[in-house]
This record gives sequence, C-alpha cells and structure tokens, in this order.
Amino acid sequence: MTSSPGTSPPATSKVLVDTAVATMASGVERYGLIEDAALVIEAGSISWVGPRRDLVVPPGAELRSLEGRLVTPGLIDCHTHLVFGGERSAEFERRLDGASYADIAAAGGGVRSTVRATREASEHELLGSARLRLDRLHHSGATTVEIKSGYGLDLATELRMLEVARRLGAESPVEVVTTLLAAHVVPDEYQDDPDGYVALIVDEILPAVAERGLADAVDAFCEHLAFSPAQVDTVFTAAARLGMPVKLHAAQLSADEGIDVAVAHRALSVDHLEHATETQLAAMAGAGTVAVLLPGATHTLGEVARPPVEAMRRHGVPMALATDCNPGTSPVADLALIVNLGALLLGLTLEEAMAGVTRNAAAALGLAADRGTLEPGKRADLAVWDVDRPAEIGYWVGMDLCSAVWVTGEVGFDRTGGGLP
Ligand code: DI6
Ligand code: FE
Repeated sequence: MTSSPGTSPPATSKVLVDTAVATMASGVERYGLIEDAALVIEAGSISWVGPRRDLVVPPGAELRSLEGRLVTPGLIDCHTHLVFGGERSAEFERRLDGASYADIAAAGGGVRSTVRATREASEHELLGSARLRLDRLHHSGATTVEIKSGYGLDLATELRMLEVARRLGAESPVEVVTTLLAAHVVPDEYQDDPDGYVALIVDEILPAVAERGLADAVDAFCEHLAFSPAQVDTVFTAAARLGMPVKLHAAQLSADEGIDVAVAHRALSVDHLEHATETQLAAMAGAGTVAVLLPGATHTLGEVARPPVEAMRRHGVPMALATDCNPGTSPVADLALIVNLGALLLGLTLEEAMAGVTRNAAAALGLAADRGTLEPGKRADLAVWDVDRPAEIGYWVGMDLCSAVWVTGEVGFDRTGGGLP
C-alpha cells in the first residue's frame, strides 16, 4: 500500500466471508454458531462478527473467502510440560507389562528420570525437541500454550527451562505463557529432606524467577508421591508475596486437602481432580477457580477414576481441557484429540469440550478478558477448520483438520491454498 508523505496509511481491515463462525461466547447455545457469517479484523482484534447479511464492509477492507470453512477461537492449551529432556517409552512398555505409575516413581523412575535427562540437556537440545511439540500443537489449532518448568528442580535448570519456554514464545506465532513448577516432585538430592527442598523453592528459586520475570504463575503437584497440602501452602504463600497467581495439580491419584489450599489462595485453576469431593467443588465454584481436566493422562495411564464432571456441572465449576503434554503420563500434542478424549473418556458434551479448549482454558490462564471467544474487542486469534460442523473437530481422530491459524490478526500458518490476508 502507498501513502502520501507525512501520513500513516490507514490500518487495513480484513474481512472473512463464506464461513461459519463458532464464537464460543458464554451463555450462547450451540457453540455460538453463525452459519453464514462474516468476521472483521482490525489492528489485531476482532472489530465485528455476525451474520453476513448484516456486514457493513469497512472502506479499503481486504475481503477473503474461506470457501465455506469453519472458524473457531484459536485453541488454548492451558496445561503442558512440553519442555523436557529425553523420553519415557521404556517406562510406557513397563506399564503395559503391569507396573504402575506409582511403582515406577517409587523406584526412582517417573518424573525424576526426566529430571536427570533435562539437567543433562543443553538449552539447544531442549529448544529443539520442545519446538516440535509446540509446532504440532499450533497445527492442531493452538494460539496460546502454557508451558511449565518442573523437570529441573534446581535453580539453574528451572531457569533454563523457563528461558527455553520464553524463547519458544518469542520465535513461534503461538503465545507462550509460562509457569514455575519447581514443586513438581522432591529431587533425588533432597529425598531425605523434602522440607529443605521447599525452603530452596521459597528462598531461592521463586525469588530468582520472579526477579527475571520468567514465570506468569506458580504451580505445584499435591500428591502423596509429591508435596503435602502444608508444603503447597508454604509455596503459595511465597508466590503471593511476590504477586504471582497460583494453580495446582491435585486429586489426581488420591484425595487430600490440596484443593482447599488452592481455593484459599484463590487459585486460577486446579488440574486433574479425579478425587475431588462435592464440598471442594462447591468451594472452587465460589472462588471462581477453573477445573482443568486432562484426559490424555487418563488415557495414557489407563486410569479408571474419572473427574466428577456431573458434580462440576451442578456446582457451576467451569471446565477446561488441556493436553498435559509430558513424557510420562500424556505424550500428546494435539488439542483436537483432547476434545475427542474429553468427550469419550470424561463424558463432556462436544460443546463443553470445545469450551474447554477455548473460553474456559482462557479463564484458567487468567486471560478471559482478551481471548477464548470470538467477540468484538477480543484478540483475532482464530483457527480455521476443514469441516462443516463444530462437532466434527472432536469427531474425526487424527485427521489434522485445522487448515489455518491467525494470532492477533496475523497468519500463523495457512494450508488452505488460498493465501489468507
Ligand atoms: N502431573 C502430571 O500429569 C505430570 N506431572 C504432574 O505433576 C506427570 C509428569 C511426568 O510423569 O513426567
Ligand atoms: Fe501436569
């Protein structure tokens, strides 16, 4: 575009037509579906979305036909551990032979074996392997991805993991949100002194991470094979002093008071929740804490316990879904597959599952104000699908039906063959 000297060119709007739009707006039925829709993007945000017949084309706008494809909000993966060294397929084989996840963890395997591999990996190696997984997620429709640390468990390696996550965010079209998970498990060198490790987190790791601005939130794993509710409370209290929001892995393998601690700290989310009680769910609803459900872990571990989805509905706890992408319990980097597993394994409706990877995932990251639905004022984070109906996203398996993605109005990738504006 040309402009006369001294004036800046008017920002060009992009108008998408010949499309169905699933806005996923709250309180709207059937995915907020608008069958013959138009969507206007200006300066990286959605300025208008509605039925095409009501569209007023802004002057100078660039019109683009989506040839009948469906547009949804860009998907949001609100819980991943996708930066790590090595892989654990040998452990997977042992579990297929009958060993349990807890047996393997007790024998020094599990998370601690990935910690050893991650400490040995260079920044370059960590970046290279994580890039493949982030790229895969992006091609399954993701525009925002949370990445946790937690395979370093010492100051240097926790910092390295978070630096790698920040670098991935800087180089990828995907927006990366980072979480410090130093309280993942007790590392080998502190096996006899778990409280000493909690002190290291509080006195050294957390302040160093906060000072460098490397984490957007703080997480912990509350479980008999990880940290107690009292230890989680200590970590969360330190996070609060630094002004950092918290979230928690809890009630995955057994019930305890972890959820109560999370609610007392007004956690953004509690994740897993297979063994959550009615009282705890009521408290989560009261605190506005999102339930993040991780069906990839249910699937990979062959767990029989299911999160109490019916009780969550009754109490009005918003449900998000995420990949939990990690080498031990969920080697998954595909959000469309998670929609499928959320429906088939956990009993969500496909509409709930889609809300789980859009609107409610945004809430789980504290980002609901600017993303997660397609509404005026929100970021133009969009996923374009080669389907006619939103239900197809969770229906087809492994079909790779996401054909384009925009992040803040810019093309992340485009394989529609049309050259998106
Ligand atoms: N919960 C999980 O699902 C992962 N970590 C956690 O706290 C599992 C991580 C692993 O096995 O490597
Ligand atoms: Fe996890």
